[in-house]
Amino acid sequence: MKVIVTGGAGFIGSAVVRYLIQETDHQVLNLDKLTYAGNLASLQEVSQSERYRFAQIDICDAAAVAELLQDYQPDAIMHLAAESHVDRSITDAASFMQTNIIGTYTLLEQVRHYLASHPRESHFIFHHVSTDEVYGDLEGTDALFTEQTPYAPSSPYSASKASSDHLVRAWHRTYDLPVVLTNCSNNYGPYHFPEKFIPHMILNALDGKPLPVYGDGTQIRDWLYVEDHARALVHVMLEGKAGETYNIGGLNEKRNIDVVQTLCDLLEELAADKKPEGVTQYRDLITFVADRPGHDLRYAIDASKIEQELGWKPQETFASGMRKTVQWYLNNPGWWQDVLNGNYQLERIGLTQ
Ligand code: NAD
Ligand code: TDX
Repeated sequence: MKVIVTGGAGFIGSAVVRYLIQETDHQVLNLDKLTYAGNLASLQEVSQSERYRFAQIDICDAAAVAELLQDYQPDAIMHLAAESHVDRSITDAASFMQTNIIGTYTLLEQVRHYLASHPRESHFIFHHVSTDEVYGDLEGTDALFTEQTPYAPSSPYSASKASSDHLVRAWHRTYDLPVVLTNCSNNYGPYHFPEKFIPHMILNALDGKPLPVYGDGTQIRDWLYVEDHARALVHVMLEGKAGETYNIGGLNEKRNIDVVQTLCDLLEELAADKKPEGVTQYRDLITFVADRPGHDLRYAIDASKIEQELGWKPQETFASGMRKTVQWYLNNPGWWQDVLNGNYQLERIGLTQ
């Protein structure tokens, strides 16, 4: 199959591209605008493959998307391109509305025209990758999010993702566009952009900086190792039923404060020799700071549908995934130093094809 992955230079998109190239025989075209969150260095392992191509395109650019579809003739599109950081959406929501809503609308329209001019006998699927944040948040012992949970997004980010999910379902119902949706919990793992909670804490700790925990740190997230998510996504793209939604989760509900403490303990074990001067214990760096406005209390996914219908479940436990993640950041300072000092945005000029 020829698969277009939008947002393939991002955290999860790059894991999907690496998985498709390394573990399957499919061809991949990575369509990415290369915003601050896009990094072609995350694709170094696969960028030389004859089955891989890259196109620097904005999903809001209808003409460029239309031309690419005609040129590449994809069998599937996995749509991950998005603005993804909640804190940025609170400070400035404009790019979230533009990319997550207008960008998804633009893709849907161009795919509709492409399919109209190429009646196909074979399977075609538009796979929209979304988040559990569209369901809002849970309190205390509320039941887990299922595919039937009503939408109640809290942040500009999750509202823009909820909008995009509604557009995808409308294009299926009205135009019979073959779509499948997935809503996933918090991912973590290699190549995670340092503004996000887990890499932010690891890199601040290695630099002897405070580890800023929002509010009292009792908010709960359901953590999934990114390679488990990539495997689930490819599974859904290949086997998922058109028109259906699948929730994906890690079965790893953790309080933020417990996650930071786990990270500190792993660093004590794996990076005792890297402890910055003046730091006695990594845990001493934990600092409670002002809460995020509208901060969602708890997310937790019921992933029984994808397990029962498609046979997917996570392979990593929280303990094994966190250990791998900390070890990856310790082994790959080149990747994150280039991100922190901005070199990755300069290097991309030489790397783009
Ligand atoms: P990311 O921010 O790391 O990557 C986003 C990618 O999209 C970047 O490569 C960026 O350059 C690209 N992009 C942004 N705007 C674009 C545009 N207008 N045109 C083309 N490309 C553009 O995001 P991520 O964490 O990898 O998330 C990927 C998808 O998965 C998103 O749709 C997100 O909502 C969803 N998701 C993320 C998580 C998570 O925990 N990170 C969980 C569930 C769902
Ligand atoms: O410095 C921090 N301190 C802190 O306490 C940061 C960056 C975050 N937090 C808290 C806020 C959240 O409760 O940690 C938790 C995780 O924060 P983020 O990494 O920003 O993730 P979250 O807001 O939960 O959203 C993530 O999961 C769902 C992704 O960024 C989204 O793209 C995805 O849809």
